[in-house]
Amino acid sequence: MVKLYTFHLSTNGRKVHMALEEAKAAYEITPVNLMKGEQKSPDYLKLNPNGKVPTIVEDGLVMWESVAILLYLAEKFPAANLLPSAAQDRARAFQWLVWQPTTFGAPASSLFRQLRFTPEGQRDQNAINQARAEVTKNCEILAGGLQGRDYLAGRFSVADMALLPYLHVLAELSIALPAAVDAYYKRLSTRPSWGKVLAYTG
Ligand SMILES: N[C@@H](CCC(=O)N[C@@H](CS)C(=O)NCC(=O)O)C(=O)O
Repeated sequence: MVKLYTFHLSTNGRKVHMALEEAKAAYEITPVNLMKGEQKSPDYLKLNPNGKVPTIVEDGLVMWESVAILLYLAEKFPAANLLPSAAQDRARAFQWLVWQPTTFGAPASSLFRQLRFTPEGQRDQNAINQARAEVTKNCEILAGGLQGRDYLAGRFSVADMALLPYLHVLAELSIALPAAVDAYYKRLSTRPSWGKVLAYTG
């Protein structure tokens, strides 16, 4: 049994939640309410000293960092085929798995924070403009990666699960996506695993 500590609106938590669903893993969720600061409680910090979600606990293993968890789950549940087996397809998956947290995630989250959580009068217009420009550039890069393929690593994999929660954030902000990225987002959104993730409200 995998124990997932997450917050229902967490993009990083949603990646792992989706992977557990895709793997048909036995799991249970322990909610960590980020709005109440529960991620900084002494008990939670013993599991994850970063004071962030997600964390998984499984059979003595305590693990954080969502992308690392995705790779662990892909290995742990081979029948679910969460990573391609051909070396070049795996290489593509690894590339996007690193790109998502290092490049794609931050400007998308920054835009979300500014436009959703910051009262209009207190917004930082320079930060918004910069985040928008980065999001636009990144979406073009993503569209390039999707040229000739439906999924980033050829077939559906954990790389797509890393991107989907962030594309969802952009869609919630009504940010226009390049056609290939929009079609990709819609393709991923129809997966029952994602439906389960969105239905979880803590
Ligand atoms: N690199 C970490 C980032 C985790 C992260 O930033 N989680 C956010 C939610 S999406 C969080 O817990 N924020 C609460 C805080 O920083 O206090 C991962 O991928 O797991």
